[in-house]
Amino acid sequence: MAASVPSQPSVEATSPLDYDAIIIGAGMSGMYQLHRLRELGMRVRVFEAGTGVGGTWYWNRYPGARFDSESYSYGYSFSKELLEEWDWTEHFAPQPETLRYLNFVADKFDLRRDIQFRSRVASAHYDEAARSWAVELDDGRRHRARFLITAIGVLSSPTMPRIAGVETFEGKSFHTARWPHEAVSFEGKRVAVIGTGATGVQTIQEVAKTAGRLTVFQRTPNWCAPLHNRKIDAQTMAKIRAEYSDIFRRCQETFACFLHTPDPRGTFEVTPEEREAFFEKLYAEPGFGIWQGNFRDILTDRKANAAISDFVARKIRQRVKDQAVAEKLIPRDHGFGTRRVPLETKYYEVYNQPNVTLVDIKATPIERITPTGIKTSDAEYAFDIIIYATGFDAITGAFDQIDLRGVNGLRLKERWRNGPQTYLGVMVEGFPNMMMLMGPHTALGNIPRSIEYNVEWVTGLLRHARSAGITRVEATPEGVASWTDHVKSLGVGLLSNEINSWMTGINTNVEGKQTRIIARYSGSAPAYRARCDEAAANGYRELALA
Ligand code: NA7
Repeated sequence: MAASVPSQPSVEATSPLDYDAIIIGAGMSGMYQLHRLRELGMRVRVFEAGTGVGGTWYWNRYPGARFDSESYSYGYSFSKELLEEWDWTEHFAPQPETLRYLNFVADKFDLRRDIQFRSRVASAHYDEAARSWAVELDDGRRHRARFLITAIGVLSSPTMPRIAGVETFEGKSFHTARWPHEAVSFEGKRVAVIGTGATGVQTIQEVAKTAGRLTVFQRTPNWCAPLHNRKIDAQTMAKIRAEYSDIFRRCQETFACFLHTPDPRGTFEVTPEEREAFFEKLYAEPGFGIWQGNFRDILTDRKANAAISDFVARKIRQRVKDQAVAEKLIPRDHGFGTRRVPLETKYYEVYNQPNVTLVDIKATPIERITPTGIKTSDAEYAFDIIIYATGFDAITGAFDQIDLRGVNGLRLKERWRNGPQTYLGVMVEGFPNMMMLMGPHTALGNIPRSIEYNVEWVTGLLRHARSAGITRVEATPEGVASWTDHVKSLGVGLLSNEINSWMTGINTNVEGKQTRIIARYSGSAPAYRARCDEAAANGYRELALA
């Protein structure tokens, strides 16, 4: 409900705004938000740290990077023309193709003229007197805008491991999310990969093809499942194009906006034979079906979860020849699907190759990185290249990187000291005129689908503000408390919330990120949209507008 807000600003005349809105980030969300705000006739500037558009797909150029969602369910859906003009060449597109796609979008909608590249935002401070945001880039340039929209990504702040000696290594080393633009050859090289999350798995299966020797340093194995990627020929693309409206309608209807949605049956409502046959079917199908389209209770019921975990463990044992290695690759501390499921293409078979070694660093921890390689508690390895696939300071990490201050100079990091608190995952009390795209507590799932909704909602709010002459939009304490409680209640009973992962805000490499938090909205995407639609239909009266 409307809270008391300061009276109309008086300093505006002497302190003109450079823009109506500043967007931080030119990834999928920032690009689309720019397009929509321009349609409202707003003066918009996007600041982007990279040299090009694409965000995640700009930065993550590591070998083997690709979609785990079907390409045609991942692209933008808002423009019929765009859907007509773009052809996907694989069911799960590789990163270079996605980056080309996003550049194509930027060209088509002439986005670059409002995007300033090589411009990292260092700070953003709310100025109450002017009801605006003062944004400073890391080169000291300053800009002011009425609204600040963060489009900074969920997994965009990469983290290096806290291992002694990282800086002493004399060979080449790369974090997967800061991969060079030039090709890196592994031919005949001794290569180390640290990390076996979704990124590590994609990297390992690619590097193993050419490396002289590949040594994988695994701390925690993950439950991986086959991607079953295929090429898309012209005929198939024509069929996909004809079905686009069905594809996107289906994404709107499913729990997490994927083409897959949970089977209504419980794991033990079928016979053991039917259960096994269903698991086999899912294991043989492309994409996230085995995770997102499995029996409805595998992520909430321990016995159901054990059944699918046991099935996948058997698959790993069948696929890996050396059973001692197979046992190391089977997760023991979490069940299937309670962490993000990496999708793979012959990942397990990599460990049957003579040039690949798996090192279990829970058994023999890495003691230090040396100038020539890696020293564990029981051996010293020499490497030409070390690849860090060690993940991100997820969800709140990119916010922490910016000195973001709201009313009375309160830092967002402080505000979220005990975990994020938001209104609909979009706004924070004390941070007027700031809207987050893919902020904490929004529905993630198939991210572009969630992005499009998020952007539409923010656009609707700004359209309303402009037409009603509103210059200050803030979440209320009640609105934030109620949404935060709701998000927390949705997390109850989810097995994934009992597990350490980026989805529960854990990162062993970042100070202060060792306690699990509820970082994501875990209800259904349709329910999320219904709630946000209702807030808009009510004239945004849950917000303080002035
Ligand atoms: P993840 O899923 O966070 O994986 C990071 C991996 O790196 C994981 O295996 C970690 O082991 C490992 N790691 C992290 N720090 C260390 C140290 N210090 N020593 C050894 N191993 C370490 O990140 P990804 O980039 O793979 O994927 C992120 C998301 O991006 C993914 O879910 C997709 O949605 C896209 P741990 O499990 O913590 O023991």
